[in-house]
Amino acid sequence: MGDNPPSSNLESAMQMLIKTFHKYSGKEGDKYTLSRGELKELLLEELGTYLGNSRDNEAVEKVMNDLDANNDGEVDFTEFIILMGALTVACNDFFLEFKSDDKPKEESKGHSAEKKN
Ligand SMILES: [Ca+2]
Ligand SMILES: [Ca+2]
Repeated sequence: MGDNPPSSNLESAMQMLIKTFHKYSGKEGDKYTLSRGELKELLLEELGTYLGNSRDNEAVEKVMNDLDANNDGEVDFTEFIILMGALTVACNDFFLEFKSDDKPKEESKGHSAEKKN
């Protein structure tokens, strides 16, 4: 096996995406696409935190319908990667928002400072 250790976090993240997809896509039907059942399993097992424990089928159905761009009832790797991209963008937005909210106000505790100049 060509198991070269990834040389960067980004490369290992890409490998994880590919591995994770195939871990679920190979369970039933077409080996290279996710059926509704496979997608649901992947979402619940791997993305439960981000998707807010969406146990209800409606949320999964919605993701499925959004993702299945060519309407063949299966999610292929390209369609999956679009979901991951969208989720990553959402995380980044959250991160930026958090950062700006968390920004300490300058000089807010500088009351007692008596500078002689
Ligand atoms: Ca499959
Ligand atoms: Ca599709």
